[in-house]
This record gives sequence, C-alpha cells and structure tokens, in this order.
Amino acid sequence: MASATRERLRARLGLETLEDRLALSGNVIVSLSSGTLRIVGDNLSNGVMITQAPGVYGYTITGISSDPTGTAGDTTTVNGLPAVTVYGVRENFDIRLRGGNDFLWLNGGTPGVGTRVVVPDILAVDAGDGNDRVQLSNTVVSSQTAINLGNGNDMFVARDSLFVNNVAITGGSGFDRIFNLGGNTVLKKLALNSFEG
Ligand SMILES: [Ca+2]
Ligand SMILES: [Ca+2]
Repeated sequence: MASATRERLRARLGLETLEDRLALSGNVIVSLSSGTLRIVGDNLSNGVMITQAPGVYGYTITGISSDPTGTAGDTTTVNGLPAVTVYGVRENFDIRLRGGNDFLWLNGGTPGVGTRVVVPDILAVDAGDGNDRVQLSNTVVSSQTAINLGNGNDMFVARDSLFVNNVAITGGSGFDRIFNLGGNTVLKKLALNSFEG
C-alpha cells in the first residue's frame, strides 16, 4: 500500500483515537512459572510497564495507561493491584496481551541514570489483535527476541537497547511501523516479517 493511501486510510479511521480514550484498561495476570515471567492481558486495552527491581532477578510490573501519551483515563491493574514485583525470574519473559490497543513498555530509563532492564533469556511478546505498541528503553535481551505484533496498526519502538541474539519482529495484517530511536545493537540477525499488511 502506498504511503499516501495509508495516510488517507488512517484519516478515515480517526474515530479509533476516541475509542482509545474511552477504552477501559483491564487487568493483566502476572505469574512466575519455572523461572519464566508470564504476563497475560485481557481483551481490553492494557498498559503494562516492566522495570528492573532491586534484588535477585526482580522485576516490577506496573499498570499504566494504554495510551502512551497518558491521556487515557484508566490505568491497567496487575493481578488486581496497581503494581506487582516478582523475584526469581531467571528465564524468559512470555507476554501475551490479547485484544485491545495494548501498550507494553520495558523501561530502563536513560542509560547511566535509570536502571537497565535485563531479560535473562528469551523475550517473547504476542501483542494480539488491536493497535498495539511495544517499546524497549535501555533494555538488554540476553537471548532471542520474538515480537509478534498481531493484527492491527502496530508499533515497535526501541532505544538504547542491546539484543544479544536473533531478533524477529512480525507485523501481521495492518499498518505496522518500527521506530529505531538510536543506541540499539543487534548482535545477530534481525528479521522483519509481514510488514506489507
Ligand atoms: Ca489487551
Ligand atoms: Ca496488534
């Protein structure tokens, strides 16, 4: 699809922005299974931020607005709470956000100031249906990265992040975009799949 056509299509779909603001933000279920951190969303628009916590393999999962600009009214809950900290995550991150316009942010802040988020093994994200945004800031993925953005007009954003192994990003149907905001390193292969809509 030509980009001008895409812009017209997006203009016609402008109502979605209003729906984003009105959408409830739901709840995600966080659990630890054999050292793997599992996060499972619902079919509402979930906002989830992961930060490195003090302690051994500790991570804090905070419910945030699903709208990256913060203008959506509700924030998502995590196991019914504002935030949950999990310790002993020695393996993978396995994150499934299901339907809704979801926002996942692995947030290590600014290098040298914030605390870098280190994924101990594989990072696997299935953003599902809806217009999702997956963002990595100052994050290290120690093994493979597999991001499946699912259907919808999705966005993958990375800044100051290190990918030690292969990275595969799959767009699915819809208008998908990748933003490289600088400071990113992929040590092995980067594969982009299904970005033609
Ligand atoms: Ca969701
Ligand atoms: Ca999607």
